[in-house]
Parts: sequence; structure tokens; C-alpha cells
Amino acid sequence: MLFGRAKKNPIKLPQHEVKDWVYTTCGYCSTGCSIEVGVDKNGNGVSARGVSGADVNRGKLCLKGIFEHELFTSANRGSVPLLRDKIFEPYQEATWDVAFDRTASEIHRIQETYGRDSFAIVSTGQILTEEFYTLGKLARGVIGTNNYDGNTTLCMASAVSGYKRSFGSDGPPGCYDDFEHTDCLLAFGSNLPEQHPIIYWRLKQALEKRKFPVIVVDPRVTMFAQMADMHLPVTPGTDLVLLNSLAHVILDEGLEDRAYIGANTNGAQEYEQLVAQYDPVSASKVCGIDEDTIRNVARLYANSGAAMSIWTMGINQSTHGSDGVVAINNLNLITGNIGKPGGTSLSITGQCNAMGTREWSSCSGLPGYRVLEKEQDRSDIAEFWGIDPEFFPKQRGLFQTDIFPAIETGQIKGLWIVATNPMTSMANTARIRKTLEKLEFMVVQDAYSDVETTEYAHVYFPAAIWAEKEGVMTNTERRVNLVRNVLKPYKESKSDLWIFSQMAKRFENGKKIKFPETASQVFDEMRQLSSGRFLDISGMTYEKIETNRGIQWPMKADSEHGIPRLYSDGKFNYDDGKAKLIPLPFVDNNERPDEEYPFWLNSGRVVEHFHTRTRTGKIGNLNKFSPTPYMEMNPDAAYALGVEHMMYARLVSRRGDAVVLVQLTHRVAPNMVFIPFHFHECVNRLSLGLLDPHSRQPAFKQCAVRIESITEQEAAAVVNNAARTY
Ligand SMILES: Nc1nc2c(c(=O)[nH]1)N[C@H]1C(S)=C(S)[C@@H](COP(=O)(O)OP(=O)(O)OC[C@H]3O[C@@H](n4cnc5c(=O)[nH]c(N)nc54)[C@H](O)[C@@H]3O)O[C@H]1N2
Ligand SMILES: Nc1nc2c(c(=O)[nH]1)N[C@H]1C(S)=C(S)[C@@H](COP(=O)(O)OP(=O)(O)OC[C@H]3O[C@@H](n4cnc5c(=O)[nH]c(N)nc54)[C@H](O)[C@@H]3O)O[C@H]1N2
Ligand code: SF4
Ligand SMILES: [Mo]
Repeated sequence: MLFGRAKKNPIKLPQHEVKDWVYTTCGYCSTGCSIEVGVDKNGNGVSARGVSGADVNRGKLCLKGIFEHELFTSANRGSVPLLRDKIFEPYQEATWDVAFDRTASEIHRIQETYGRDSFAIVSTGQILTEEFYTLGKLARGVIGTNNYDGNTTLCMASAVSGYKRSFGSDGPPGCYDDFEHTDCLLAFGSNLPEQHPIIYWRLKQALEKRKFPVIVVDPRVTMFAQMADMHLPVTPGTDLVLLNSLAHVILDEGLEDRAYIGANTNGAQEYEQLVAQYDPVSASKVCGIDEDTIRNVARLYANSGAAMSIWTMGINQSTHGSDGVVAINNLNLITGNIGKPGGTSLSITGQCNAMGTREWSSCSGLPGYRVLEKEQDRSDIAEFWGIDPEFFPKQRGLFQTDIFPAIETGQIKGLWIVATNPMTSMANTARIRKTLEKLEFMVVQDAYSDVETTEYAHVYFPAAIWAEKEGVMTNTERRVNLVRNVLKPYKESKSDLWIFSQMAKRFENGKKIKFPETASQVFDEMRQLSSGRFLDISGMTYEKIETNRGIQWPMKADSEHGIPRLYSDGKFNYDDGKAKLIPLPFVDNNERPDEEYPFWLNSGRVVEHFHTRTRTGKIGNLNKFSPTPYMEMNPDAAYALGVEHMMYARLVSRRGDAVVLVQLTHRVAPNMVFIPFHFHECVNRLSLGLLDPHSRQPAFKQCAVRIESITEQEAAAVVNNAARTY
């Protein structure tokens, strides 16, 4: 079957005989689409289709989901554990027992020599929730390191931190169904049509039934901006100023919901004093949006019966990411738009199970939204696991982005990387490379053996991927979805769950704590630990989740359904039940364009690729749409520099340089370039990644670069070199 552009690069779907269709959930983005994998008579995954009765996607899939079955056998899947004494020597194949023994003995040696926290663990948002819970048990209860965190610090940390500051707890309060009820949608730094195509499709469906204004705030003319009623091309990194100014207009003109503010919030007075300073005239000079537009949007939002805000990385990946989230929450609190149909503050999550790690991995504390700082939480979990509560630290340790500098300074000597590829995804590649070279020992656990980070590892654990295993994942709208096991793990690769429980056996506490063998037994533990809590899942079973095509938490033991929205009763998770209105002064600390580095460097994603391309880079029908690193550049800026369309150019920042293919487009302003971050040795060679003070999330979206045209010979040398290394 052929579809897409019939003549140029059509998508080719070969015909296959499908024997069974097996229900599961897509493992790429956080939308959480129900998917059926077609399995042929030899047990191979040969096709995929959306599940029509599923509330999330109603039969649709985006192109990543359509080809997801191809990743089971795509190039360089890890097939057997690998070991070596020194980095850069060739790896030797090993049995699992030898690989586990070597890793456990290195962890013991490092912890005995330098202290328990000198061994760090960095995980992900892309394994199953049961695996997260089990890794948390291992990290917190068995190995006992406090330097344990995930790549979600690159992704959702600002949303988590902002929700906690405003509402007293993490947990996105809204759902996709809110599109059906809203009277105004404000989207910040989110390119929904490319990054969450099926959530976008849900929005389009709602708009077909009932027109309401869509306003997109993004410095770039994204696909989302093109379809919007209003596009606000905000100056990079200044959303906070815009948000404070919107609130200024609402309060100044008396458009706020006084009754809601009075009944459900604290801190109104201090907040009002602060936003009083952000009049639209002064704010427009900083955020680049003219004063009348600020006033119009503020009035539109406040006068709508129900108004909602969504956001993604344009807000989170900023030096004031957490403040940006709190500012969005503030806007919704003063207009009474939390927990009501169509009135919400909904962070669009990134990775398929970034929510699962927030809820259950113990990265920032203990399972089930418990924290290390509370004695009761420590003793509850210690008792449940059967260990001494004193084994737990009394405060959380380093965030992922602080773990790397701690390796640099010698505080951390050993590292276990689970399902993340920092050599490509962290800012300032050269610095990360030097950092990883300093480690005495590193183990990488990944579904692919060719991830760039394995170049610096001593041990490689080949992991099973996606539907080669079973368990749940939580999507953007708190919906717990089931990944049913479709195929056996590839060759000798094993599920992350099995790997964690085998490692536990090699430690003292691992003999005290039970590590159940099956995912459903682990799920039962989580259900027990969730009972009566905010994220109660005690009413769920795998069967119920499959039958309902996903269930939103909370779902108590005696109820038949999940709850679509949080805080509908106006009761928040602070002791007095009130949310906080927090004053947020704007601090301008970004690296900004100047004479030497005159362009903003913006980075993000394209629809056909996922992150560091370990998966999509190997799937022909996806990779062919963007096989090489490229940048979007404004034609006028290019003309001034003698740079041409489809020629190569060099970018230089204070960190390093990169050579990329130029694509001329008016999507970006003359003082900005945009580069998808999917390619190794590209945008993150240049990026700075200043950290947000609350969430420690890097400002991937802003730094300064200059652009140099290069000769064809120079370009050819770089491209040939890149072709050799990939
Ligand atoms: N196809 C595909 N889908 C994905 C992923 C993928 O890799 N590929 N990854 C998933 C993950 S983990 C994530 S986190 C999400 C990310 O989803 P998105 O956040 O939607 O994607 P990005 O392209 O990273 O960034 C979104 C927009 O932020 C804008 N931006 C930059 N600076 C600013 C600013 O100062 N203010 C504002 N308001 N906007 C700004 C950029 O111009 C960009 O258009 O996508 C998920 N879905
Ligand atoms: N410049 C710039 N940099 C960015 C961003 C940006 O917008 N701009 N975005 C940031 C964001 S939001 C994110 S989320 C990060 C993502 O950055 P990474 O987490 O480094 O990216 P991935 O390529 O998704 O890495 C996940 C790895 O897990 C492996 N994997 C997949 N499934 C499994 C499994 O079941 N088990 C195991 N063990 N392995 C598995 C994959 O093969 C892959 O190697 O990048 C960040 N970096
Ligand atoms: S929208 Fe996300 S969850 Fe749905 S098919 Fe595409 S990648 Fe998978
Ligand atoms: Mo992300």
C-alpha cells in the first residue's frame, strides 16, 4: 500500500499476512495511543494499527506508531551482555551472570572506597511503571545511593516543580476531553501537530464541532502557530513577563474570579503587588508582544466561560521553567480555571512514561508521590519493603543535571545509565564526553548497543524494548495504559524488570526485600501502596485497564471508573487545602545574542524522529524524511551572510561548533535559527543548558551562536566523516 506524496518519497507499507492482532500501547510519546500489533504465523510483528474503541486515539496513530513494530528487529538491537576493562578497548561478549557479578562488584568497591552516594543511577521516562518502581526499590532500598534521578530532569522537571509549588503536589489536573468544553485555548512552547499528533487531532475534532480561539505562544512559526487564530512570537525565554502582564491586565480591569481566589488560594496580595509592575507597555519591551495584543489575549482568556492553557518544552526548558509553570497556574487560579471542564492548566508530557517515573520511580523521593523529607513516608515504605528506615536518606540527593558536574569534580565515581543517551541529549557534548571519561565504572542498559553513550561504558546490558514486555505507563492525562507483551525479547536481551531484580540479589538488602517475578505482582504492590492516596490506583487491574483502553487515576478500590479531572472541588494538596498564588519576578539571565554571536539558537523536534534516533533513525519510512542534521534559517539572514539553501554552514557558540545543512524558511525570524536535536554531534555541541534554580532543568531552547559559510570541500569532509561514524 502507498500513501503520502505519491511521486516523492511515498510511505511504503508492504502487505503481510497477519495471524493475530495483539493489544498494547504505543511506546514513543506521552499521548498514550492504544495500538494493535499484527503478528504473523511465525510470531513476527509485521504490522500495526490504532484501536478504534480507545478514547485517546479512536483508531488513529501517527507515523511513528504505524511503523513501531519494525523496531523489534531494527539494526543494532543489543543481543548479548558486553564487558571490557577499559573504555575504548573492544567489548567482549559475556553471560548475564558474569555481567551482573562484575557490575555488582564494581558498585560494592566504589561505595566502600568513596561512600554510598559515589555511585549514581540515571534513568529515564521510557520504561514501564512496574520497572520504575522496581528500580526505585533497588536504588533506594538495596544499593542505597541518594544520587539517583532520571532524564525527566531534561524534560518534565519544571512542570513537576511548578505543580508542586502551586498546588502542593505533582499531577496534571486536566485531560484531552477539556478541548470539548473550553472556550479559549492558550498554548505555550508546544508544537502539538508534530510532537503529539494525536492530541492535536483531538483538538481539531473538538474545533470541528465548536469554534473557539486558539492562541499559540512560540518564537517560531510552528505548524501549530500556522493553524492558530493568533500567534504570539514571544522573545525567547520571556514567557514569564508575558504571563505576569496578562495577569496584570486581568487584575487591573477587574476580570478576575474574586470568589475563587478568596475561597481557594493563598498569597493573592503579594502576587497582585508583583504583577502590578508588569504593565503591558513595559512588558511588551521585554517579551516582544505588543501591548494591545497582551490586553486582548488577557480579556479573551478572562472573559471565556472556560479557558485552558497547555504547554511543553518552550516553557519547561528555560532558566525560569518552573516559574513559567507557576505563572500559568497563577493565570488559571485567578480566573477560576482549574479542575473544571475546559478550564485547566495542563502540562503536555513528553516521553511515553515520564508520568510513571514521576509517580513510582522514587527518583525524587519514595514511591506513590512520597518524599524522603517526611518521617512517616520513610517508615511506611521501609516497613512495606522490610528494611530499616534509617537506610533512607532524609533529603533527596542530586538532580540528573547535577550528577554530571559531580562526576566532573570527582564526587561521583560510578554510573548506571538506564534508557537514556546523554552523549547526544545533554547540553555541551564536549563537556559531557570529558565528564564520562572520568568515571571509574559505567554500565549502560539500553535496547540498542550502538547508543553513543556505550562508547564510554565498561558494561552493556541489552534490554528488551516496549511490547517485548508487559506493564503499565501513565500518559499526559493521568491515564494508566497497558502495554501487553506481544513478542519475546530479542535474542539474549532481557526486560528491565528482570535485570533490576537479578542485580538486587547481589546485595545485602536485596535478600531482605522481595522482588516479585512478574509485572502484575509488582503492580499489586503499587496498588496497595497507592490506596487512599492522591494517585490511588487500587481499583485498577490489568484486565480492567485493557477493557477500558486505559483508566485515569485516581480510581479507588470500590469504584468502577477513574476521575478525569483533579481539584474539581477546589481542594488542593497543601495542609489548608488552598493553592498558592506565587509572585514571580523575572530575572534575565540567559545567554543572549550579541555582536560576536548574533543569533538565538532554538532547538526541538520534528514529527518523524524521536529523540536521539536510536529507534526512528533505523526505520526507513521515518528516517528518509530527515536523514541529516539541518537547521532552519531565515532567507534574509542567509542572504546577508552568503549562505544558501541546501548548502552546509558552520555554527559556532562559546562551547563548540557544528556543521549543518541549511534550509531556508520564514518559520524563523532573521535573528534565530532552529535545529532539531535528534542528531549526534550537532546542536548539543553548541548548547549551554543553563539550569532552572527550582527544577534544575536545562534551558535547551536558548543560547547564542554565529553562522559561517563554508566551502563545499570543507562540508564534504565533515559529511563523509559523519557518514563513517554513524
Ligand atoms: N515526533 C516526536 N514527538 C515527540 C518527541 C520526539 O522526539 N519526536 N519527544 C517527546 C518529548 S520527550 C517531549 S518533551 C515533547 C516535546 O514537545 P514540544 O515541546 O512540543 O517540542 P519542541 O520542539 O521541543 O519544542 C516546542 C517549541 O518550543 C518553542 N520555544 C523555544 N523557545 C521558546 C520560548 O522561549 N517560549 C516559548 N513559548 N516557546 C519556545 C520552540 O520554537 C518549539 O516550537 O515531545 C514528545 N513527542
Ligand atoms: N538541544 C536539546 N536537547 C534536548 C532536548 C531539546 O529539546 N533540545 N530535549 C530534552 C528532552 S525533553 C528529553 S526527554 C531528552 C531525551 O534524551 P534521551 O533520553 O537521551 O533520548 P532517547 O533517544 O529517547 O534515549 C532513550 C534511550 O532508551 C532506549 N530505550 C528505549 N526503550 C527502552 C527500554 O524499554 N529499556 C531500555 N533499557 N532502553 C530503552 C533507547 O534505545 C534510547 O537509547 O533530550 C533532551 N535534550
Ligand atoms: S501520537 Fe504518540 S503515542 Fe500516539 S502513535 Fe504517535 S508517537 Fe505513539
Ligand atoms: Mo522530553
